[in-house]
Amino acid sequence: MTAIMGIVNVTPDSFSDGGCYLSADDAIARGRELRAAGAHILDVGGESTRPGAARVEPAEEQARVLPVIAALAADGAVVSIDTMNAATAHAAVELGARIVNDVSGGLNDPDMLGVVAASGADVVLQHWRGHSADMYAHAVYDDLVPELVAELEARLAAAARAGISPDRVILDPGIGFGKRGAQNWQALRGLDRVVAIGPRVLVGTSRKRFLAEALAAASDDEISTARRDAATALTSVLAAQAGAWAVRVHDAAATRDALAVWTHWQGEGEHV
Ligand code: PMM
Repeated sequence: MTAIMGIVNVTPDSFSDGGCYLSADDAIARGRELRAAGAHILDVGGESTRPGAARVEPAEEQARVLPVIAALAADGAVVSIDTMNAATAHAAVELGARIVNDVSGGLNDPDMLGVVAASGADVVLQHWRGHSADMYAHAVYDDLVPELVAELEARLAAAARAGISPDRVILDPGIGFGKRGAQNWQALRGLDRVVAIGPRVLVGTSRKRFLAEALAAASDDEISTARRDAATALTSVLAAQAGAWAVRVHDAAATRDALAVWTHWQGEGEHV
């Protein structure tokens, strides 16, 4: 069964739900709602990675996320911390987070892999070529899929050198990170080759601009959240079909239902 990671952004400027869940109480309520809607993992983040976004100081990031992590972990939820900062990862794990989701794959903070190794948490290593402020400057590939695979293998090797065994690693092709429109579709078409690297694979397409672009040639701002969520439910099923272990989404219910239909199509869920 494909796991659903529900997104709990505690930021004023995330690209798709920015500002909606900034207060800790609202974010905790959102996490509980996502869990009730079928999310198996709650991914709590306090720094937007929206293209062009400014960095957030770790102290500010921690003030945003730690109360939310403490409350959701106390509920018994599997919580992941979406951070590029080792200090934030460390504090989050102390409060009960079981997964560190580092969109930079351990490249942003030289202490990150060591902190993860010592913590016993699992780690998401995402494909990343630079910070959001200038991420499109790095969106240059001769042959995207082999380069994506090689760069993920390099992060997996770095994790192993730091003492993190591959069974604790989750790889992520980094949809929308250092990739423009069509490059995201190339990465998704190559997902089976990312899966073939070995570790579990997480895919995050939820509400992203390349999806909106696929829905209309017009401005992506005009594509409603509901339409982006329907598109995300489909990409989540396609990711599952390509062997993804988990999908990262805003609308857990839509993805849960789409995955349930896919499971029945495969003959694995037939009990009616
Ligand atoms: N995307 C965003 C943030 N964190 N983490 C992982 N592992 N994979 C992703 O694709 C990913 C991520 C950006 O989306 P958001 O601002 O809507 O959370």
